Amino acid sequence: QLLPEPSLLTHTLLGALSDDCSLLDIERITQNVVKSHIETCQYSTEELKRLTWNLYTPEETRSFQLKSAEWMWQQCAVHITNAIQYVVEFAKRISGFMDLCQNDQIILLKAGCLEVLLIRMCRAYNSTNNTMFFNGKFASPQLFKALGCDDLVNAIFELAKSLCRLQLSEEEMALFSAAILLSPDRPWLTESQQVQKLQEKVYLALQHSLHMGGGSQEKLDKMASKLPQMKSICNLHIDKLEFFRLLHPETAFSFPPLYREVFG
Ligand code: CLR
Repeated sequence: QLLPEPSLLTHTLLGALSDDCSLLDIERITQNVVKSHIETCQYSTEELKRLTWNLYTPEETRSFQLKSAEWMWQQCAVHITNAIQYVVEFAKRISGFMDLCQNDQIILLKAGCLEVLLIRMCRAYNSTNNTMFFNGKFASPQLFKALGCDDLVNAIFELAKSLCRLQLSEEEMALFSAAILLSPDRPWLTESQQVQKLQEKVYLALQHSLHMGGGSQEKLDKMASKLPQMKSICNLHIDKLEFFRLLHPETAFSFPPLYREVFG
C-alpha cells in the first residue's frame, strides 16, 4: 500500500501533540501493530474472499436450527475460544504489552478480547448477503436460532454491517484493536499510567494512519461511535451466558476453560 509522503504540516501537528513520540516512533508502532494483526488474524482476506460463495444451503441452515441449544452454545463457545487465542497472541506481539505486569495483561485481555473480536469480525462478514464466516462456510443470522439469543445475534450482525460500511483498512483495524485493548480505564489495573502511555502512542499512530489514507477526523469519530454498541453486545453476551448457565449448568461447565475464564 503506497502512502503519500507525510507533509511537514502533519509532522508539526503530530509533533505538537506529543513530545515523546516522533514520526519515526509512530511508523515503528504502526508497523509492529499491523504485523501483529496480520500474523494473528486467523483468516487472510484472500482466503475469506475465495470462500465468499461457500454458503450454507437452506437444508444445512435448517439442520443447525434443529440442534439443541446446548449443542449450538458448545459449538459457538469453541469457535469463540479459538478466536480469543488469536487475540491473545495479537496482544503478546504488541510491543510494550509484555512489559506490563502479568496482572494487568490479564485484566486488559479479559476486558478487551471480545471487543477486538467484534472489530475483526467485519473481515469475516459479507454485507451483500448479510452472512458471517462460521465453521468453514458463510452463515445467515437465522442459522444461530437454536441459541435462543436472536437479539444478541442480530446485534452482532448489525454491528458487523455498520463496521463494514466504514471500510476500514487492515492498518486501521489493527490500530483500532490495539487502542481498545490498551484501555487505561479498565477496573483493577495497577499500572494504568503505563497502559495510558501505550494507548496514546497507538492512538497517534491511528490518527496518522487515517490522515495518510486520505481519511479524516470524521472517520475516527465514526469508529469511536461504535464503542457503545460494542459495549452493549459484550454485556448482552454476559447476560445470555448467565441465563444459559442457569438452565444448563453441566453444559456450561464443559465449555472450554479459556471461555469460562474470560466470561466467567
Ligand atoms: C469473528 C472473527 C474471528 C473469527 C470468528 C470466530 C467465531 C465467530 C466470529 C468470528 C463471529 C461471530 C460468530 C463466532 C462464532 C459464533 C458467533 C459467528 C467470525 C455468532 C454470531 C453466534 C454468537 C453466539 C453467542 C453465544 C455469543 O477472527
